[in-house]
Amino acid sequence: MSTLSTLKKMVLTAAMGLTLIGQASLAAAEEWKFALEEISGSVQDAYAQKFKQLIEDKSGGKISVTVYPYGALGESEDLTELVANGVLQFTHGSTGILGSTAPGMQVFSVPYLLSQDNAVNLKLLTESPTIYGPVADKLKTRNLRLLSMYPEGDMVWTTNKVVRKPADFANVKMRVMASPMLVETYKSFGAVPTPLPYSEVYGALQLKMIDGQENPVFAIEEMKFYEVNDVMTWSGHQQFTVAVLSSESWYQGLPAEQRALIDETVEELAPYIFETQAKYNDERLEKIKQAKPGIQLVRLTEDEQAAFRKASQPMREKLVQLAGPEAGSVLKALEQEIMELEKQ
Ligand code: 6CS
Repeated sequence: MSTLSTLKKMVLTAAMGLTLIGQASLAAAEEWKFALEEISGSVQDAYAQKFKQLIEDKSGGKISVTVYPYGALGESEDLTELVANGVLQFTHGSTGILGSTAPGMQVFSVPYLLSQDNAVNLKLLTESPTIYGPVADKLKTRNLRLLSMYPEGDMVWTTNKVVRKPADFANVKMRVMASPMLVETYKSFGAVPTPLPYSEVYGALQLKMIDGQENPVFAIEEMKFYEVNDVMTWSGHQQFTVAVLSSESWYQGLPAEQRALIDETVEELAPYIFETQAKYNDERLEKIKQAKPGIQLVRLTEDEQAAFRKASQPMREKLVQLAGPEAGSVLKALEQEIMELEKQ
């Protein structure tokens, strides 16, 4: 055998060896799957990408995180189900939609609940004894572990006509997430609520099957709802709030250091995502203004907001009717916690 072919053989053997080592280490990497209710570039994506980076770095590459954007695996309800069944390890769950699993979660659909001060909301959503006590316990009965919660920005109405008072909502078909509390809220505001999946909103607006919808600004931009509506209204009635969930049994089956890794990462992510969502919402508003200079931007005055607040007052009673006395107790406890945090 010539020296050249011996050399070639040695190089090939070494390369194969390296490939095998590579494959072995790839096989050794544990994969955690994280699903989103939103597309790439969204606030939930920012959360999951940072989570991925931190987990992969801190585990020294032993764990890899795969992020599945909206559309890859299904609607919000499907994602929660997949996590509860242990097919996926992590997901985001909108509070409106989670209400069917944990009635206490419907509380976040009560208008004007959260503080105007996001420092208060940060503390509430990450440390509340009510949220991480009775509400989280209820989710555990469905094999869901509540890891964290955060707001994704103020809900903004997009419509084709200006809405400044409940009477302006007469005959306006407003798309809402599939939540009985949201349906009732929009009835109380004077609108005609129409539950639809997120993926169908653009088409329904375009075909005039609905007249408007509510979502944070970043979502209005990336889902292009501003293209098919002419008015954006800051009503001040709510922030879009989401829960970060994992499978409870899967989490409990992890070695203690991996559980600690998740807990510490989620804690580290809370201030990051509070800042990021605000930045995304500001930046995306500029993008909308550039893309559609004619869009009408309306901010309800205090007095105008008060009329919607008054109209939606019966929602507190409705919450108890729809979600049971347990949800009523959660509402009272959270309001008390918010009041105390606001005093600090
Ligand atoms: O409106 C919705 O259905 C969706 N909106 C946002 C901002 N995130 C997920 C949710 O499903």
